[in-house]
Amino acid sequence: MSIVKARSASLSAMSASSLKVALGGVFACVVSLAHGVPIPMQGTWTTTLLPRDLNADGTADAYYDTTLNITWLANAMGTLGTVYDDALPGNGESTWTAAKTWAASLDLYGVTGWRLPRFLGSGPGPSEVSHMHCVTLGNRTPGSCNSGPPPWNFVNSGPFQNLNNNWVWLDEEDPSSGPPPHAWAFAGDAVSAYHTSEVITADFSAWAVRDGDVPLPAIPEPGTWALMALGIAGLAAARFKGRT
Ligand SMILES: [Ca+2]
Ligand SMILES: [Ca+2]
Repeated sequence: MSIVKARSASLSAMSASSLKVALGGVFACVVSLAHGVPIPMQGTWTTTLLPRDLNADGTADAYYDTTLNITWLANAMGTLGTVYDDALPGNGESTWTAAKTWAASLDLYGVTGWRLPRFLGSGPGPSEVSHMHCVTLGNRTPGSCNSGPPPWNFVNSGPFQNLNNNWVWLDEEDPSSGPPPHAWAFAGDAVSAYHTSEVITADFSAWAVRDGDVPLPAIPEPGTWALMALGIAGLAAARFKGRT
């Protein structure tokens, strides 16, 4: 029984991969090996995404999306190098269940509350990922948004790391498909639709988002610094007095 299940899961995963190639064509298949690059003049990202450096090391760990009022993880392949990189290990992609578990357990310098991206309305219309892909980063699709010739997918990756041309899991399961269970995935190179229902054992990217802006470390205002300095000076003076 378990062998039959495993075979069926791997066949389903294979059919999803084959579908990618079939839908995207040979050109998209070649492009899918490459990571995107920042293209400043394409999309709105240079003005609508605000960097969030959570550990104050000079590198942004997340980006607040001022249009959607959500925060995106800077690393678009967050499960890379973690135990959640299952199915084919080491490729930075995960099964839907592992992706969901990873996002829910993510603690980024004390910031929690992460999840997978969702549809903006009732599915399978535009999603947070399709908005990022098409509007914020201005990338083309075969027929859903910014229609045009290839290359499609995340040619412009904006400020994000590891934003390649693979498909991205959404948060929503698709109870109308299966068995086996299916969930929705973003597919920027799909000819007929922006999103596709896939068996949950397929290996796709997990990209964590979070509602609203992240809480930033409180930086005392100049007046607060002055008060603190006065307080410390006062304490020192009191100690000095106590000694004499
Ligand atoms: Ca940082
Ligand atoms: Ca994997």
